[in-house]
Amino acid sequence: MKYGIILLLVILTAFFCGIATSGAEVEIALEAELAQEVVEPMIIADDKNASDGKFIWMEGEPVVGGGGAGHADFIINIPEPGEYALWGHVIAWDGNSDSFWVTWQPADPDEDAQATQNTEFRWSVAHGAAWHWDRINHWLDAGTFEREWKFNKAGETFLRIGVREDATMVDAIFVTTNVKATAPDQANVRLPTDNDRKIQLEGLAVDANGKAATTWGFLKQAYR
Ligand SMILES: [Ca+2]
Ligand SMILES: [Ca+2]
Repeated sequence: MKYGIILLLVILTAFFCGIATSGAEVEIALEAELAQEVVEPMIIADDKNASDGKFIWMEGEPVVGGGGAGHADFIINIPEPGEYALWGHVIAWDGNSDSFWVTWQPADPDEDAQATQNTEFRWSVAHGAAWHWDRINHWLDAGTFEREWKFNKAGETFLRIGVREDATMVDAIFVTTNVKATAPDQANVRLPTDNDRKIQLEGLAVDANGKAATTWGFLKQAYR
C-alpha cells in the first residue's frame, strides 16, 4: 500500500512536470517601427508614450476617413511550427480610424488585401485613445473573431500590416503560441525590451548570413 502511494506520487510529479515543460509558449516582442520595410503613406512617427518613442501609422485626423495605401512588412523567425496569435499595441481613436489589413504568410496566401478587400484579413482594432493591447482578429461580415495562424515548420514568416483606415496606430506587435488567451494579461503580452529590439535588428542579419538569400530577401531594412 505504501509503495502504491509512493508510485502514485512519482507518477503525479512526472505528469505535472511534463505539463510545466510542454506549457512553455513561444513569445516574440517586436517594435512596429523596426519593420523590415515601411511603405508610404505608412510612416514612422514619434510619441513619447509609445514603446521606444516611435510608432507607425498613416497620418490622419480623428473622425476623418481615408487610407487604403501603405504598409509595414516584418520578417518573423518562428522557432517552432504550431499555431500562433498576434497582439498589437495600438491606438484607435474612432470608427473612422480603427482597422488594418493583416496577412501572415505562409499561413495566409500571398494576397494583396488592400486590392482584394478580403474581409478574412480585415483587423477591427479595439478603440482607445491611449496605447492598449488588442489581439489581431478578422472582422468578417458575419462577425469579428480572433485570428490564429498555423505554420507547418519553423523559420521565416512574412507579416504585412496594411493601412485600411488612416490614423490607426501600431506601436508594437507581440507574437505568441498561446492562441487560447483572449485578454492581454492571459497572453503574457509585453512591450519589446532592449534585448528584443536587438534580436529584431540583428537576429535577421545573422540568420541571413548563412544563406544565399532569405525567402523574403526583397525587403530592405527601413530603419535602424
Ligand atoms: Ca481615419
Ligand atoms: Ca514602438
